Amino acid sequence: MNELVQLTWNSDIAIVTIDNPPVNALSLGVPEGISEAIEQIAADDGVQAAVVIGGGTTFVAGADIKEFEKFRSGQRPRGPGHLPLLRQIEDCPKPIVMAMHGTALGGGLELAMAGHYRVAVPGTQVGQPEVKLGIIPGAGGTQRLPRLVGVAKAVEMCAYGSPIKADEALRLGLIDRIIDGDLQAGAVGFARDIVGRPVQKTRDKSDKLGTPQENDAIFTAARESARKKQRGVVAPLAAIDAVAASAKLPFEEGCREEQRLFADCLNSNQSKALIHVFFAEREAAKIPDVPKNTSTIAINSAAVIGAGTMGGGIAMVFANAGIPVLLKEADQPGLDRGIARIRQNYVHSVERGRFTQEFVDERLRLIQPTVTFDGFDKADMVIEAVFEGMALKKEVFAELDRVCKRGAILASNTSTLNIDEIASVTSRPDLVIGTHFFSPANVMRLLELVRGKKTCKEVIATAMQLSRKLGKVGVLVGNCRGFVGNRMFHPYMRESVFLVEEGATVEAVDKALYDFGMAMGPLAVGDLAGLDVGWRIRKEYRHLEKPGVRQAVAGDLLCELGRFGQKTGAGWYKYDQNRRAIPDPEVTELVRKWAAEAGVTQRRISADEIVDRCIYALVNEGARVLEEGYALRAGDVDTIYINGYGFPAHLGGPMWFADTVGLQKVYDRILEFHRQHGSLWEPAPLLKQLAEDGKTFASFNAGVESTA
Ligand code: 3H9
Repeated sequence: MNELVQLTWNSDIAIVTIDNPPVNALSLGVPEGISEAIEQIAADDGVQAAVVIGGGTTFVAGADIKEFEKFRSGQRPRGPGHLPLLRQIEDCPKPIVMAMHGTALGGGLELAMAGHYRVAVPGTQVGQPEVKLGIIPGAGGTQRLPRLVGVAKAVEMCAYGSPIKADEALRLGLIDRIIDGDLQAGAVGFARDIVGRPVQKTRDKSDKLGTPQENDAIFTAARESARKKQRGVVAPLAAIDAVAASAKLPFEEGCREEQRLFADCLNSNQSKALIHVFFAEREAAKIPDVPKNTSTIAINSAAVIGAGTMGGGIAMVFANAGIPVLLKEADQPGLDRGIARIRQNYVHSVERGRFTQEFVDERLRLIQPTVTFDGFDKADMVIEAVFEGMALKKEVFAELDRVCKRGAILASNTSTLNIDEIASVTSRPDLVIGTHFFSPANVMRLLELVRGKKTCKEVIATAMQLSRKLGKVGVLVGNCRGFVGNRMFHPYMRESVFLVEEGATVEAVDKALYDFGMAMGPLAVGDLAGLDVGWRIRKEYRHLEKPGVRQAVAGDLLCELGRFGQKTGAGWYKYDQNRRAIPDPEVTELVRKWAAEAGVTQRRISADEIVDRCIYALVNEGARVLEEGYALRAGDVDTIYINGYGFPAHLGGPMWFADTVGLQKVYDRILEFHRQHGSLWEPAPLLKQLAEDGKTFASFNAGVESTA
């Protein structure tokens, strides 16, 4: 054995404890240690049965993802010896009981399925989440799981990667008993109960493998759904193929097919990108100058100002996390509308099966509507979500500073405005922070946290911790116009409008970017968000525009006609009663006329050019943001774009994507645009530097504070 795996005894029951914190991943040494223990158990006449259990807070969360690069490069044999180990466990003549708590994921569940029995404490989660990393189970999971839970459920678990809870696993036959109370004691008791019974090998079962006719229908439906719901991602389809092999081929051959598909996925750019996304998200939680042990402020109650779409959504986020929240609107009719919207959202959640009615009733009780500041003196944190205008924000913050208790955090949901200027009207700028939620706030995972010049470390640590509690991915950014997300979004949107002005149709621009993988085309996003928002901001900042620099005009032409997007039934598209977008030739004509008058030549534009113009505009601005220190790492920018702007995760985020294309190639294309379109395409100095040095954004570590 080694220090990662311990073998102990409870009289005639052997106990194998895996001890590899934090998640007992199957890192180098763990499979080897388990194998040694099983060898001893098989040879020890004094042992009747064995229990395999995880030390600490969990069973086994899977293979060690950090080691994947070594498998790819051939530094380590693929599949860390898991397949032979699992066969060794299954072939052990003594019954082996897998005792699970926390999570048994990926290789963890594969390990468990090789055991002869499985028990778990309530709340344990089991699953095959490999597709989320762009791979498929690689240690027999796609072959053993269908034998235990049936083909349809195995397809669902392997192709979507969502875990299931212990009670469902028990119903499906994936586990044999739920243990209430002490897991180890319960598992040892269970092991004693089954001593003498024949050991059952999962690989020998076939009663749940279904008939070819039944299975064909399952696989066809699953492939169709995977193509739709996980557009452009290869792993889910490979996972379905691997499960299909389990129903068609003998176990050994099925495993070989799984290995082949696993290797293809592991070596794909998609899996490299998705693994980058996994670690980038966790890295974003680490702020170099805010150590882990920084003290935090307890947030036991909150208040939100503004019961519009954003404010209402934010109140729901707090309530969903069990934090009581006051929701204030300026007048009763506005408040009533806001509360009605919240109720409606919850009704949809119940209809879709996301929440139970009981959960929703409880959450609604946590939201207290008000038109006064009564009770604000008790809130630990207030989030302002009023109309986007500096004068109004300042007025609200001055009032909040008067009514809120000392030590309460004052946060603004502004998406573009200067957080230092907002903080300047308070007596506590150290307690002011930007909390930029994304619409719809109760759905979108991103929370951009904006650090002002004076925001103290305690507030940053609190906000980071709170984002996790709220189910959000918090990313700390610096205070510049539009922060990181919207600052980059601006040139992306600008190019999409320029392309229309230069002759591309609205549909062609949206389709090119949708086909690239964006959740929605940029112009459809504009219609959803409301074109008037940008129009108003552009008017507010008009004085900052540089003379002679081209401005996107077509969106303003639409706004002048009252076409604000979906809410007015027309924007870039027309909308029917079901809010379905219909291409509108009037828009093409309007822009054509304007272009003729303005002297802008219209031409045919390819889908490739559309993608390059929009995505490289994003990348170029991302490079500036990084260089200026407004984002701490390229991975933070990627995390923001994937969780807040619908950038496809399997491409890793804009900065990772640019690295994959090659920065020299990206730089050359930007130079070409610079020659054609002028100063807006000035290449970012960091991009130039990295391209010339043959480096990547991922290798760039600014090592700077997040405020410049
Ligand atoms: C697999 O198993 C393939 C197989 O088929 C076999 C093929 C041969 N490896 O998320 P957290 C780290 S593929 C390495 O903040 P939570 C994580 O980076 C794998 N490290 O905690 C973080 O480090 P740090 C299939 C891992 O409580 C720390 O642990 N399995 C791994 O919110 C805490 O993580 C999966 O895909 C790992 N496998 O959530 C499961 N997992 O503190 C992936 C975690 O330095 N993991 N770390 O930032 C998860 O989903 C969540 O981490 C889990 C805990 C739910 C387990």
